[in-house]
Amino acid sequence: TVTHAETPCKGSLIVVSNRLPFVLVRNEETQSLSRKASAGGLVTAVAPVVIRGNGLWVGWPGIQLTSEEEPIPESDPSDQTPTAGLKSSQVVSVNLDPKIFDSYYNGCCNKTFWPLFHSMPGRATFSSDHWKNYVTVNKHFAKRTIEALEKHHKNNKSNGTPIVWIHDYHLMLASNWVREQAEERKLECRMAFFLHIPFPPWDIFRLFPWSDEILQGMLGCDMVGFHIQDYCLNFVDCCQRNLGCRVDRNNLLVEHGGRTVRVRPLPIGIPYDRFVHLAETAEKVLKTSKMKIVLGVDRLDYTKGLVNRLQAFESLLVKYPEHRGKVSLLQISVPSRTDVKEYRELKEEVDQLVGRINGRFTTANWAPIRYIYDYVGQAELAALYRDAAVCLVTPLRDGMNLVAKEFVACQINKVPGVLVISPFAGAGEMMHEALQCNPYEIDDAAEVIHRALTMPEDERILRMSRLRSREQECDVNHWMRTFMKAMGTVEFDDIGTTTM
Ligand code: GDG
Repeated sequence: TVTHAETPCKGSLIVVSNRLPFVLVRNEETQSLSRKASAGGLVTAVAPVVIRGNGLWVGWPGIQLTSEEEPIPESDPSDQTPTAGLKSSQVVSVNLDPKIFDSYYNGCCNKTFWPLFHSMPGRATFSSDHWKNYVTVNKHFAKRTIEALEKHHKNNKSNGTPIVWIHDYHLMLASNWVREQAEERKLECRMAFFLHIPFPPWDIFRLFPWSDEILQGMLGCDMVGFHIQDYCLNFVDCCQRNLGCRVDRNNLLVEHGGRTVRVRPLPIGIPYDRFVHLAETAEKVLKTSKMKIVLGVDRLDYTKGLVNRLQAFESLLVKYPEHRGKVSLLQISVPSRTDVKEYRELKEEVDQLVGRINGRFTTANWAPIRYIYDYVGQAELAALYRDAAVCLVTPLRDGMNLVAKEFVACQINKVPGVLVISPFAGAGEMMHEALQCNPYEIDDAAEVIHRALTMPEDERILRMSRLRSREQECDVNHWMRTFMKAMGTVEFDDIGTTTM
């Protein structure tokens, strides 16, 4: 029996992510910096814990600084966002040469890891230059993390062991350099990694020429977290088959370098109450209440299955002409990664498809698709979630997908709408009461949309109420608590089913 006799983790959190929880903006005239807040669920949940525990946040500030010593401004007094309480002394900025950053971020992260980890190897490019810069950037993040740890140890002598929490596919290599340096300098810490995107099966993962290094990088942490069990099992499988590690599939443990690494499913949630409040207070955006709205909200990304969704909607209008004039698809596509050619090409393709479908069916009084290529405000988004008849969350592959959860939270009307979800999103694993839809089966997807549009009221109420209670219970604070608990004292049974 292998047991870990670690003390519960009460220490502070040192979060390491590609971006800081806000971006910096430089005033052209005065050259002074100010913060622009971001309001994502992750930031909402994690920032308060960092603030309360007097922790630190290591990340790229979104612009080029004159140097890493350039002071970070305090938040604006009018700032009401969760990061407002994050003092500048709690921020460690990572400044990178723009060329190296471009190769690491647009190259290795977005042209290689993003498609590969979403099981779309045909879209991935493999470049040793990009990889070299990925290594360089990860090393630099590790160096800044060590500086953060030193600062933390100096200022918080009696505050327990800090947790260094590294986020996402941008930083899969950083942990070993942090570990080595921390050991050398006697800076006590515990380390965790969380991947926000899927972890692919071995047969896809091994296509990456430096896949061993990635696994070793992630295994530098004490715990590696993924959204769902399937990604955990893929990771454990890769560790065994690539590196020959001893593994325990039942308890999700991997032995590596004389240590036992815990692998955990930690499905992320949303700030549920915040979305309910937004939905309760947001003014109506849809003026014509007779028109049923089928809603889609995504970054414009090929993983989100937008082309398939538009084709499915077209098929619906062909098969079930009774919806013409009565139903519109409102698709919000947020511009994303416009520096990458594939994303610009996708925009062209979607623009043309929307134009063709609208050209085919539009009448004097109705257009089938309303297409917004822009970011809409939080309140407007909540109003749309609240008043839509159907929400289509139909990615080809998605780590979790928060839109599905936000839609459900905002469904406060007496007669709720219907969620349609792809089984290839992490969220599809748990949201059993939603209608499942395989986005690759265009005609069947049309059937599912029809079923959603014609579902009896009592069935909608029943399904939505179950979906809502789950999201309320498993919100983002629950995610944060589960993470902290998983980093505390845990007992393990044997490293059982090993095949080595
Ligand atoms: C990655 C993983 C995983 C979108 N458009 C607007 C807007 N949004 C907000 C949504 C939601 C977020 O963006 C998108 O989150 P997703 O989860 O859908 O997708 P990714 O950006 O790909 O995130 C994903 C996530 O990390 C967390 O771990 O779930 O699988 O790929 O919050 O509301 N917000 C506003 N206007 C918009 O137009 N205000």
